[in-house]
Amino acid sequence: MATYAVGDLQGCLEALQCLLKQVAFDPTKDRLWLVGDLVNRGPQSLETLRFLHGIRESLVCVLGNHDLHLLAAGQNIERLKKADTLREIIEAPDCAELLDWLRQQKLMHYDEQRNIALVHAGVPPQWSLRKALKCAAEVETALRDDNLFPAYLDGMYGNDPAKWDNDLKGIARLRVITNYFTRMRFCTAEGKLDLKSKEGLDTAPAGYKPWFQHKDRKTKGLKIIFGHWAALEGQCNEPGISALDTGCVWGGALTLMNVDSGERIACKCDAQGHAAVPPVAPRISEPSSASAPR
Ligand SMILES: [Mn+2]
Repeated sequence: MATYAVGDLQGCLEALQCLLKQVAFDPTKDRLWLVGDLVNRGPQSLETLRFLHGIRESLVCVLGNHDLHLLAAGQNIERLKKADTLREIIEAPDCAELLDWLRQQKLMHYDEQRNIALVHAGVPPQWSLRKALKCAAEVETALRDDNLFPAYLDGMYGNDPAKWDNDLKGIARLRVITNYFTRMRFCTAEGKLDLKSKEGLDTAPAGYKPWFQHKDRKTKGLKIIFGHWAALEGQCNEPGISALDTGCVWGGALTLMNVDSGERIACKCDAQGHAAVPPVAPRISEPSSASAPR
């Protein structure tokens, strides 16, 4: 029995299957942790979701910004933007079943035995593990509650408030929690977000740092696995922190890591969704026209 974590899939099903084959993944014995952004932009979002739903008993999954955007578009198809490749899911006969499964997923998973947390974007430096789990649970509750769900999806978009405050109420409170877990890259030591910069470690705006580099970060000692930040190319140089998004959908590769040994393998996925290894790895970057909250 082995436990693996895989980076942002974004509909790159063939690359995922290539990696699972390489490790002889057995859903009856092994476990797969997903850092979120299962769908969108890539070639096979619907098939990816169906495949994952089929092995749901073997998965631990946290939600990314694109997954939340899919849930919102499932409520209101007008939310779809030109660059989204989510329509096939919303129009599929099994859409309700797939999205119902998706909305049961978490924003943060904590494995107590291993002392490892799994999140899509990160954990803000001013939050302890306990605080982070408590805040994640507030959003998870809204996602699972039929009455709160539509209002949450309607109100989750936006960059304000930029910083957590214990006194925040209602949707503003849920929005900043959502932004920390699913969109954060750079922030201040107090957790004020900059959601505009999307490039590498050295592109922090003045006064900001990558969330994991703050000296007094309260989750030091906790291992954290995250995705979302393709420009890091899978490297963050911070002890205990594992960056897994290697930009498969942007011409990079999909990375799979053995959670216990830290050993990584990667599989390249071309634009048609066929797994192949290219002679030269192209530069990884996200298009600036993207419309999902990022
Ligand atoms: Mn993301």
